[in-house]
Amino acid sequence: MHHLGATRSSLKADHLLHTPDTFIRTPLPGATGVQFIVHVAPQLGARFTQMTAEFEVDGTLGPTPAQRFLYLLEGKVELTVAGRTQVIVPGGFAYLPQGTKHTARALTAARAALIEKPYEAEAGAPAPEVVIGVESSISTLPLMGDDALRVRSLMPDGPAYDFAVNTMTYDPGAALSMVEIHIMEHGLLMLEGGGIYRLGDSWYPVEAGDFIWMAPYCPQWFGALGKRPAKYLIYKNWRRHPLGAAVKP
Ligand code: UGY
Ligand code: MN
Repeated sequence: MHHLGATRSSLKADHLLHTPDTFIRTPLPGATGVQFIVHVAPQLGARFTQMTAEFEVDGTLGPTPAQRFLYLLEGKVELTVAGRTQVIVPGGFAYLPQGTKHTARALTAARAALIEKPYEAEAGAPAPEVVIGVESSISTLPLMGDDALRVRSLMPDGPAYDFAVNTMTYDPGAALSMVEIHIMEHGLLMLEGGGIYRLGDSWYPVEAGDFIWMAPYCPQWFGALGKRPAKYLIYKNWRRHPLGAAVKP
């Protein structure tokens, strides 16, 4: 099927909308039986990378030079870390601090969202710890008091951690109460439903399966459309001084 060059994907200086019709897969060093869709990386100006890892049965991730966050989308993955083995099922997630030895092996064909970021150490902050969790067991918080827009924070919040990963669920018709413009950048994977995303000066229809990168200060707004809730997984850098690595004492 030819689309005569048309796609919903769009790349602008301050954002990328990456839709499944434009995904290209690549192997990565050390991984076996896994194909990666690299949605965003420093090559585009991001200070993290976000990928979708598609595992065959027995597929295994390779090492990463950075912190790694894994959120399972489909299938079953066995994670071994610090001598413990745990099976992760969809909605399950794991955070592995930079340098943590681990193996992640698929027990069935599986798909996972992978977020990796070089750690920004903070003088006096404790070291980050491994986290393994299940999204459904985390309580939801209404965003700015709006019960139709519920947030779950998957990462612990404390000085040890330099990024956050949340899920946000919008009832049909719910919307962000403001256009946000902020220093944090975002990696966003639409998990369910859809709606309209404003990015910079463009408004896009988006649906489950789409990925969005928002650069720092990218104007952003979302409204959910349709008859079922819209839900996304969203990364942001967090809790570090903006001059951070730029200023050497
Ligand atoms: O956490 C956030 O900045 C979030 N409210 N942004 C977004 O949904 N685009
Ligand atoms: Mn935001």
